[in-house]
This record gives sequence, structure tokens and C-alpha cells, in this order.
Amino acid sequence: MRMKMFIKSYAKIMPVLVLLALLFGAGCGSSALGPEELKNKLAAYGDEKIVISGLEDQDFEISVADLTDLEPVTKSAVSNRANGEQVKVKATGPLLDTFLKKYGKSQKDFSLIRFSAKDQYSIAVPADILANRDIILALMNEGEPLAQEDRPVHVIIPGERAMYWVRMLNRIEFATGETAQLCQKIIFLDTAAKNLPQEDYQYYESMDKVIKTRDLIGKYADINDSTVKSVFMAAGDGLKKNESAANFLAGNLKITGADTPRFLSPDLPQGMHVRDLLYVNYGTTAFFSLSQALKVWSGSTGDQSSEIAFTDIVREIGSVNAEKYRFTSADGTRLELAITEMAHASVGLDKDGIVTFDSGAPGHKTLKDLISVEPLE
Ligand SMILES: Nc1nc2c(c(=O)[nH]1)N[C@H]1C(S)=C(S)[C@@H](COP(=O)(O)O)O[C@H]1N2
Ligand SMILES: [Mo]
Repeated sequence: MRMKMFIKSYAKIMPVLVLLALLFGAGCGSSALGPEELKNKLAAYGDEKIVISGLEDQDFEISVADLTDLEPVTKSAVSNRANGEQVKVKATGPLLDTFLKKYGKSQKDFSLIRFSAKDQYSIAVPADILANRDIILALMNEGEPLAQEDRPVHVIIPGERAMYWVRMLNRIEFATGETAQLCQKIIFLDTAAKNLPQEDYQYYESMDKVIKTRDLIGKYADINDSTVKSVFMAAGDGLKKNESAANFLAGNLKITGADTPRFLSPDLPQGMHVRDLLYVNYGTTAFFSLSQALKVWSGSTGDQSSEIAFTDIVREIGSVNAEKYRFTSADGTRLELAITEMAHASVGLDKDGIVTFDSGAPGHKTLKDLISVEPLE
């Protein structure tokens, strides 16, 4: 009887408790902003649009208001700029996955997502990051509207390099089925550069030489291969990134002076330049910088070696493994060797920048001005 009464009275005050909990919860939620609050704070952004490509048959635009309708998260993240400085944010905005859910999709469904900005900055986020990281479409930082130069959206990927943190977002492209092609040909950039037109390029205080990427690809790869949508670049410091074929072909490779080889263009924001290139994959062709490899692989001893093992190059690039390889020099001289004959094969660079292949003992078959290596059957 007493028990029954208790239950009865408890039932009576239950709605009041629920209401209190709701009110209290809402009060505590001031750090996690509600949609209305966000909307009010972001009215100043105006009606900037973001183009969405690759999600439906036709490209379409979304507005900041569309993003504030989505459940936001707030996360702190730290990253480093190229110059070593730290970038710290406390980002608030919807997850990219929350946006994608409306379309029955998730980040993991894509092989690549490219973010582009009002200042022409652009970067592709590769599948391994898409599979493992949260991507925040940040509308606010530290609980306040973004700085003018970051609006309307600052992409934040906690745990990833700041180069992925795109400010001033104005376009998202979703791609599927972009997988790297196996390398069928290695071109030595050091030799190729000597056989292409070179131009002067003012680089800070120094007048350096560049070659045009268009000339390089036109001569040594298939520039008409329309299946090549992105170009993969790997640098000596471990940086790996994809550039759109169009951006890549509009640029240069600086081949003398500091940070070489360096991908750059006066038309692209500095953050898109890539220094100390180790190799570049364009379709089935890989361009390999022997000078960079010698810098990176000489180790901590400081004494830079002048040659590296042939097998190390094949392993680094992930070239097709073959029983036999064909080596070709700039003048067309060829050498074909079985992998069994090359246990001690090396590729060297002399002080005049001449690339020389040496099959190693026994036999020491050599080739000067090595331009290409192709796996055969
Ligand atoms: N829109 C835009 N976003 C960008 C860049 C840029 O040039 N434009 N640079 C990127 C790079 S390479 C880095 S290291 C960081 C630099 O952070 P900061 O813009 O806060 O200096 O922003 C990234 N986001
Ligand atoms: Mo950067």
C-alpha cells in the first residue's frame, strides 16, 4: 500500500523531473551550441555557397544555413604548419559524415575527397584518412565565428597535417574508383630534366631553373591518357599527396637551388607547392629523383653516398616486379638484364649530375645517362 502510494506520487512529479533535466541539460549545453544559436552567430557569413560535386547526378550548392541545420560537434585539434608553427583550433561544426548521411553515404564510400577554396587552394584527402579520421566542417572556432579569411567553412581533420585544414571552403568533390595504377616505367628525373627546355625562375633571392611539368609528361609519359585524374607525389620528408592532373600539368618542377625538385607554380597558393620530391606517379609512369633519394637515403651519417641499390628504387616506387628489366639511356642505348644478374646493381649520380647504372659484380655492365627502367614480363 505504502509502496503503491510512493509510485503514484513519483509518477506525479516525473514530468517535472524530466523538465528540470531538460532545462539543466540545455544550460550545460552552452559549449555544444544548438542549431538556433549557431544560426544567429553565423548570420554575418551572408549567403556564401559551397558546391557539392560527385554526390548526385548534377553538381549542387549548399549554404551555411544548410550546414547549421546539421548536428554540430566541438573538438580541439592541433597541427603543424610547414614552418613548424603550431595551429590550434577548437572547432565547431557538423561532421562531413553527418552531411553525407542525408544522402545515404559515408566518407568511407569514397576513394578520394577533394576540398577547394576561394583562394584556389585545393587538396585531395586520400582513402586511408577518410577511413580513419573525423572530418569537421568547422563553422566556428573557440565558440566564435571564424576569422574573415577562414569563412565560410574551415575543414578540420584532427590528427592530420595542417595542409588538409582547408580554409575558405567553396567546393567539395567526391570521387570513387580512383586507385593508383601499377608503375610500368621509371623515368629518372635527373636525366629527363637535362633533355627538356629549362627556364629561369625567381625563387626568393635566387634565380633557379625550372622545367614545365607539361613538357616532362608530354615527352616521357602519356599526356593524352584521360584516365589520369590525379597525380601522386611523394617527398623526401615523407609527405605524400595527390594533385589534380590539371593543376599538376599547369605547374613547374624547379630543378636547381634549394628544396629541389620542387613542384611549384606562380598561379597556385604556396601551400600547394611540394618540395624535395622523391617521386611522382603519373598514370603508369613514375618519375624518380635520384638526387633526392641520395639525400634521404644517405642516413644520419652525413656523408652523402653517390649511389643507391637498384632494388631499393623498385621497392620505394612499388613498381611491377619482373624477372627482367630494360634499361635505356638518353641516347637510346639499351641493356636488358635478369633480376638474378642484378643482386648488386646500383644507380649512381656523379658530380656533373650524370646518372649511371652499374649491374654490379660479376660483369659490371654499365649504362650512362640512364633515362628509363621498364619491367619486362
Ligand atoms: N584556403 C586555404 N586553406 C589552406 C591553405 C591555403 O593556402 N588556402 N594552406 C594550407 C596549408 S598548406 C597549411 S600548413 C595551413 C596553414 O594554416 P594557416 O592558414 O592557419 O596558416 O592551412 C592550410 N589551408
Ligand atoms: Mo602547409
